[in-house]
Amino acid sequence: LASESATRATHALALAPVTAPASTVDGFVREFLQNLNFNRGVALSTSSATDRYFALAYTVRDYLMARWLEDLRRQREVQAKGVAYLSAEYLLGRQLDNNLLASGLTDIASEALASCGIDLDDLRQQEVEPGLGNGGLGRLAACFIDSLATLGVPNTGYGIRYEYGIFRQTFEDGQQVEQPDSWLAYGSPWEFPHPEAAQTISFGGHTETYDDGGVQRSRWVPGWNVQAVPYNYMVPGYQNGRVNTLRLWSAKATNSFDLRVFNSGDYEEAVRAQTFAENISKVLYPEDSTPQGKELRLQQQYFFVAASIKDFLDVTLPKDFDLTKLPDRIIFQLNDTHPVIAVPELMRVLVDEKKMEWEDAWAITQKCFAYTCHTLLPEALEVWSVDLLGHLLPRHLEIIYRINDDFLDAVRERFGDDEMRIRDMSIIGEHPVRSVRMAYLATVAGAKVNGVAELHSQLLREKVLPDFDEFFPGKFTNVTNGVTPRRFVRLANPELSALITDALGSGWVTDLERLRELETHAEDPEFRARFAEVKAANKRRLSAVLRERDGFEVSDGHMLDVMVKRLHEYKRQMLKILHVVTQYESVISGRVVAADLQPRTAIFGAKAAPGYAMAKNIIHLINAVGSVVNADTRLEGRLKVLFPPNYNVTLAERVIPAADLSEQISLAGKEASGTGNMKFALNGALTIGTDDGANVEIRELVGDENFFLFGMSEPEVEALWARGYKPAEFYQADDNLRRALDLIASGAFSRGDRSTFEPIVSNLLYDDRFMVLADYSSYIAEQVKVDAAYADQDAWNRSAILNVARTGFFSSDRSMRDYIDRIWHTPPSF
Ligand code: B1H
Repeated sequence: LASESATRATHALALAPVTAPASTVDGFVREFLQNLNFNRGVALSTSSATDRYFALAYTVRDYLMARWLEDLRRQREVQAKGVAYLSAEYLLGRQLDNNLLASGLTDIASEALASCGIDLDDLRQQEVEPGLGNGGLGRLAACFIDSLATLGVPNTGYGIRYEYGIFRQTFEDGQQVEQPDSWLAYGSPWEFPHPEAAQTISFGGHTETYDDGGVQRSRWVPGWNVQAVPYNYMVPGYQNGRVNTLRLWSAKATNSFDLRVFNSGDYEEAVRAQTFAENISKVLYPEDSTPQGKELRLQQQYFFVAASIKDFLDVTLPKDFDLTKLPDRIIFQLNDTHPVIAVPELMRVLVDEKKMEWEDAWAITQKCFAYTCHTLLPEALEVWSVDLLGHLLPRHLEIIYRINDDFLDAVRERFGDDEMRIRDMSIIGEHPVRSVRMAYLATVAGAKVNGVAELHSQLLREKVLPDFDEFFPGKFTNVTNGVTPRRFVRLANPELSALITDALGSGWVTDLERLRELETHAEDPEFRARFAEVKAANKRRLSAVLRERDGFEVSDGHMLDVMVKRLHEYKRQMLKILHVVTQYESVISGRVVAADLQPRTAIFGAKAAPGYAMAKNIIHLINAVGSVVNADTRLEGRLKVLFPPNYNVTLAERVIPAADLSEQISLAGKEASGTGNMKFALNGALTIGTDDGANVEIRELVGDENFFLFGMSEPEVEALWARGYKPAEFYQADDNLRRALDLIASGAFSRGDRSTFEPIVSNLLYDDRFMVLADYSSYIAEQVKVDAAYADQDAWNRSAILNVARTGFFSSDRSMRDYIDRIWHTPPSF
């Protein structure tokens, strides 16, 4: 009887809805102090800033919890189709402020903390951002899951809980030094580990055939395995009561299987085996756009997608689910090729484990995946050698071969025995070594394939995968990238947000096209003055941040000319620094008087992949130019170069709102989209840019007169290559260019040492794969127009407001709607 009433009591508790704490200042104070006492084990009087940050984070979590649990319950009940976003990277940025905003608690929290004598802003600064991504691709994933939650679309983001995110960058003598990013040193208050829900993930071994009641079947006999432990994170929608889930997997050694395989009662060996297993989620690979064919990287990829597929099939779906209906419940979106090994994995599960016929399994698989390509660079198209893949995942290699055989049969049927075409379209490439072309596998398997901006999608169809476009009519589509207005306008630029809300009401935060209504305000001198005051305030705020962080001084009255993005030759930070050197040289040679310079501060932020020597040379050069230019009194303080180290999401949120000029200067045809370009325009910076990636769409929207266009178009780039590009001819033909390069070569920025930057100079003169010299003169000419335009502040502000008003298209909410309409067919649920 006693146990019966205990059960009844448990049931009553289980059925009672989880209730959020009272949304009042008093309620918040109570919850905060409880968290401080009971979850941090400290009194307010003895608490550290870390304790207080954690207690605050727990409190915000508590408010979101009821919604999260309710959302999960309803999703189980409704069984609507959802999106499983598969991404090796999520560049989340700090969570506290976003979660306060989403839950509508910012003001209450601020007041509550103040009543305890605590400044909310001090606690914001305590958070270490989770840098689980390299750049645009990872940040895009973070924007997308924010938008899906805000739209109320069922979504789980799946990825890897790297113990070390993107490295922390420091400079020594102007050169990049990488430090480990131990973002978990104090733990994270935002994660919910579930070791009891771990999945076992296998690797290696061999395959065999066996007789299954008269049917010959294949199966995988793995060699070793690891545990994938899920960590859940809340992804709250913006003030809509919805909370989705981000599930990141962490690798842990199994304590039976692999230890037996790896050792024979040898303790040291056992520890080694454990370390080996846990290495899988140890560190994010820091290459942006050039994947390294390392075995550990393939282990990471398979590890997280295998765990995610298992999680969806075995945990999320009801027990008796009819798998032929799988495409009605889920779409797996492949964020670039990094998760593409999920394709043969789903086939393996359906055929080998669920005993489905191959053809049936393939029909399902083709409906369950869609693929987003993020690049055009040939060196970025991921391939895995058959040796490596066959050794790590032997059964998957067999499955890939079978997919390829069937596919090539269909190609032959359609186009005849055109062996050239067959070789070009094969998922298996033969040179330089026999390898699996992951983009081809994704294209064959995906229901849809999309590029990330109009120009990129067009080049993808016409230049990279033309045979596939012909073979699969209707498969290729475009979805132009977007950014979340919550983080990149509302939070990053509170003053501009207040100005916009004052003019339009608050609806724009979830309906960004409403910014259009600012167009009329651009004609109002008083509004322009207020806009100018917002920009000035943002500059002061950035100035304070850079002073505190790096000891830098931002001069008053300077145009802030900003180039922040990964360091890559195709993005052409080199061109920007050549402009600085050109201006510098013109003054010290006496051809221009300093007083005639429009005061400018060039701000750079960029990490280079640790193994990318030329990128590191360019960082060194920028820092070297900066120290010489900043110290030279002949410039009368009118030209400055600032390069704060360790550019990350947190710094982006300060830099972007303060920028006047946004540098988007990649060689046309190389930048798939860019997303920084969108953030700057939305925050009222004008763009100087090439006709590349999403710049094309930005310019179309804001109008030619509000955009500084320069450089060759993609067809002009092609034509120049075809004619034969000789960069030295451009050097000879342009006096400014010659003087700038000669100054660098002379050792003027390297204490007279002519060898330091020789590799950069000779690369530009004799190779210059990204045509820096060819675009130099048009860039410099356009910068002259920028200076002239900036001199008329009122006209500049009008243009800047029009940039804000006309770029609402670039909300990631719109990107998500496009994916939903054209690819996913997952309407908002309940
Ligand atoms: C983008 C990458 C990328 N494209 C390989 N490709 C990586 C490739 O770790 N790796 O091996 C990491 C990243 N990242 C970027 O995606 C594009 O360059 C941008 O133009 C684009 O805006 C962004 C989002 O679509």
